[in-house]
Amino acid sequence: MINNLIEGLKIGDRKHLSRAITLIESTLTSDKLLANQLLENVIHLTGNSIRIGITGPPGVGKSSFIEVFGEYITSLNKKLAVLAVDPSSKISKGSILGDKTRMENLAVNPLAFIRPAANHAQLGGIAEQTFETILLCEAAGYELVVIETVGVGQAEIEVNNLVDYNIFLHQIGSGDELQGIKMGVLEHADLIIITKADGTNLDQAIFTQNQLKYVLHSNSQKDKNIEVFSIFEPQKMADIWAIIIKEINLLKKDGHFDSQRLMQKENLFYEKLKLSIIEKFLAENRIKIEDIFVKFKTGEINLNSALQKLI
Ligand SMILES: Nc1nc2c(ncn2[C@@H]2O[C@H](COP(=O)(O)OP(=O)(O)OP(=O)(O)O)[C@@H](O)[C@H]2O)c(=O)[nH]1
Ligand SMILES: [Mg+2]
Repeated sequence: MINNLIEGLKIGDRKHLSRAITLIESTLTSDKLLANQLLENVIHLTGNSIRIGITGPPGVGKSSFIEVFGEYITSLNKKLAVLAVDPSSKISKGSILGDKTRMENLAVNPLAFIRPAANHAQLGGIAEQTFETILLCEAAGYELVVIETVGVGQAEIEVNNLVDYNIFLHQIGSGDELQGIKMGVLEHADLIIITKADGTNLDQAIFTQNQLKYVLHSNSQKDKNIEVFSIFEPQKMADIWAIIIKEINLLKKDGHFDSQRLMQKENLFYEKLKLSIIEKFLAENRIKIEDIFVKFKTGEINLNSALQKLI
């Protein structure tokens, strides 16, 4: 079964890719062994894509942007995978169903693959197996892997650990345009795009673009690109792609692309190690922990000695 999966993946078959992702998302111990076997067999085929993060608040237009982006990319005869990670909807699948309908054309495009990531999101962030899912997409020959993430909690910062290039989408609203965005989020973005720049929004979008340029450029972020976009002007995607590819090529040329990936690997390794240690410790010491917690709760011992007794 596993050999079949490996062969299917290598020739880029979407059904096999889907099944491979399901396997690495499985929490069954027997599946985990197969998943490792699978990854080991295709690891030499990974790493060759450009990994792009699309982040922004709910409803800002991420899926709509990706639909237009995907159509453009596939028109260049490149294969594109979209992984929608939604840390906010652990139970409801509302947003994910919405994504399917908002990427209607992409969903039936033979050069595209759309997959909502499983919601075993850790600590309110990115789903646990997203990194491995990216590797599988690369093994299946996808040249671009796009990760859509709702910007809640630390997700938009965490996505930096997975992607080469991070695009933050911002939507104008009423009142003070800059009030709602955190500076840190903007600083982590490689490109900022103000969405829905059409109709009565257009003037305000351009105003916000200038405002953001002013703020960022006076914050020693001189080179940051800030663009406006509307899905009703899909031809503008060529300019946006030109910006992205130019910056990616610069990153590759000066070595940043590779060093960033190495740093991401290091972060992922230690993050996962920490989580595994915590999980193992909690599982192995459940009764002892409860026991000491009761003592701490009732005031029998203080916090420090409670922790010392445990570790
Ligand atoms: N006028 C206008 N509306 C847009 C544009 N892009 C997206 N929208 C609308 O904005 C709404 C939200 O768009 P989505 O693409 O689903 O936004 P999202 O960020 O993916 O939303 P979530 O995944 O739920 O967080 C939809 O009703 C879109 O039709 C645009 O360029 N112009
Ligand atoms: Mg969406």
